[in-house]
Amino acid sequence: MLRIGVVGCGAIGREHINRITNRLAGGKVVAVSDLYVEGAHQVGDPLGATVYSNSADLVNDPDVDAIICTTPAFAHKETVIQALEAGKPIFCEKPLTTTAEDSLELAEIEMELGKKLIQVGFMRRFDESYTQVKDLLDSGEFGAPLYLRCSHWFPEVDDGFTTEMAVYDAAIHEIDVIHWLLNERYESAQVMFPRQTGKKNPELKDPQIMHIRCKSGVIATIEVFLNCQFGYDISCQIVCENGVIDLPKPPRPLLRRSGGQTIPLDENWKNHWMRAYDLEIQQWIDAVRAGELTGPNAWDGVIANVTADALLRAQQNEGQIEPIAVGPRPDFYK
Ligand code: ISE
Repeated sequence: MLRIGVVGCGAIGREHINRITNRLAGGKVVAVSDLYVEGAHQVGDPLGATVYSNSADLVNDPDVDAIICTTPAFAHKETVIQALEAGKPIFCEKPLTTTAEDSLELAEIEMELGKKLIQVGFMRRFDESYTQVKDLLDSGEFGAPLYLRCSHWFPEVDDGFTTEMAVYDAAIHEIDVIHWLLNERYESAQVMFPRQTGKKNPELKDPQIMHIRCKSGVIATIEVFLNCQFGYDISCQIVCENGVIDLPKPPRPLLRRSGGQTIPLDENWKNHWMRAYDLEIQQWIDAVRAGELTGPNAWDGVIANVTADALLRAQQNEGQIEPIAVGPRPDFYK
């Protein structure tokens, strides 16, 4: 049984604790930590888990074999370094860090260690809709992809959600999944702000239209609209030489009533990606127990952060094309 310590007992931390405890196999949450220690007790005490107010004590607990980091992104680096220093595998929720520089530092430490210990929470790679799309692309039947149209629509976000978070908290998923789908390196980024919705925090740029050009010339457009009001909806359409592939929507009931018919949208990301998260964390547990990580690694985190940094620069210089300068994948991360 893999003895897991969870650092961060907020929304996604509680989700992972719940899935490990009630749905997945091979793992047990034996320790939890949070700076808000009362919150850690709320989730840890019913499990009989050891409760800490800091990550270092949890990481170095001899009864903890592996760590899941679900703190806010700005705090990821500290916990990942602690895990690397302890030689323990760590699943770090996305993004790996909030800057390319910090993610590169973690990759360099890991390469120095000579063992892959980091997996990054790019869960769309485990989503069965995306794996179907990847299989179709990899089949070659559709020919070369030419351009992608993606949308990341959120019903509403609170006032703490910033223009920058639209990149490194929301679109970071498209940033990762697009280069995974296409097996492509990125070349440049551009951001445009269309007419802004009135239904938002005045400080937030919303919606945003992000363009990423790949080395092959493929252009991916990502529409991020965080206060769309109508529901949580993710789309990805890939236009290829021989046809078009649309990301399947998650199976939801067709409802007929009052003379009409509707297919309900999800209210948020938790239930939208429930199965993908389950598959992702189960794969991580199995991989750690087998002694070899196979999921998104620190270099995928570096690619995402370098690209995100370019998009952040592009936000500051609307319409300007910003280079995405990430080197080739080191052999260590092949
Ligand atoms: C959230 O943290 C997630 O990871 C969701 O998948 C994403 O859609 C949302 O924008 C993020 O805030």
